Amino acid sequence: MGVVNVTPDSFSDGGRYFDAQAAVAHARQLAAEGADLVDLGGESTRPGSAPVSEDEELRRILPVLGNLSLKIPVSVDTRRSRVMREALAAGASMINDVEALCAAGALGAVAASGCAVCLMHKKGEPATMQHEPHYADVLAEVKGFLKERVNAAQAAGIAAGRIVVDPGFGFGKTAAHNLELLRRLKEFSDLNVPLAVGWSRKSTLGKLTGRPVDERLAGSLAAALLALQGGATILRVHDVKETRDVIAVWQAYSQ
Ligand code: HH2
Repeated sequence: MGVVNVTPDSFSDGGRYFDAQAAVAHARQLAAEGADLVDLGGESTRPGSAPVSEDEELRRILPVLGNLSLKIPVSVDTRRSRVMREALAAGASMINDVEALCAAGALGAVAASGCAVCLMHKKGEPATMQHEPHYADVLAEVKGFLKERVNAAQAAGIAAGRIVVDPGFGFGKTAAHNLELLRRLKEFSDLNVPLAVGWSRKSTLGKLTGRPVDERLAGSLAAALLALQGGATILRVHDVKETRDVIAVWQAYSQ
């Protein structure tokens, strides 16, 4: 899953694809590099980010969605039900929700379409979620939440075959929490839905390597391989071409 942030303030590429034409060109490049899907976002949810209005989110993503004409599916990264409905009407095939369809109307918006959905765990709000997050047992809490959201989605009429879950690395989690979840990723397998992970360029990699965000490719690739070993089947990444090579090596090794 290649990331296209149509935002001025995303942590790794803020502003680079804010212009619709630049975003379309970037999505096409990620597809050409081997992405199986692209994830289009109009609101940064990085730690410390401020929310944007629904109208602004739609103003950012709809022109991009309308001009993509890709052969691969497009996911839209949003937590708002109106944005979900309009994005699906404009051709999105998947909703990637960092709030796991908790917003009013979100379950209904996804249930009413045939789209796929990614349910992600997050603790707290982006503005403050990295202020001393605390868990008694991070794996149990994240997994318990995802299980409850999978059940809620199914109860709303979203079939299990449309659902993917994501532990939400970096969303209200310290480096130690992120590492424990990565180490124990296999324990998510009994949720019986595919697992997506996003480690690409994140601040935990900065902490581990001492590198700024534009020098975290090697760390991101190491995390991608560990996630594959833990059973992840969707890697949400900024660097598709390089991650494809990791997948090729992993697939050959595990044959
Ligand atoms: N991470 C980010 C955004 N959306 N969605 C899923 N499912 N999993 C993730 O780990 C995830 C996500 C944050 O990364 P990015 O989009 O690059 O930054 P920003 O939120 O600043 O736009």
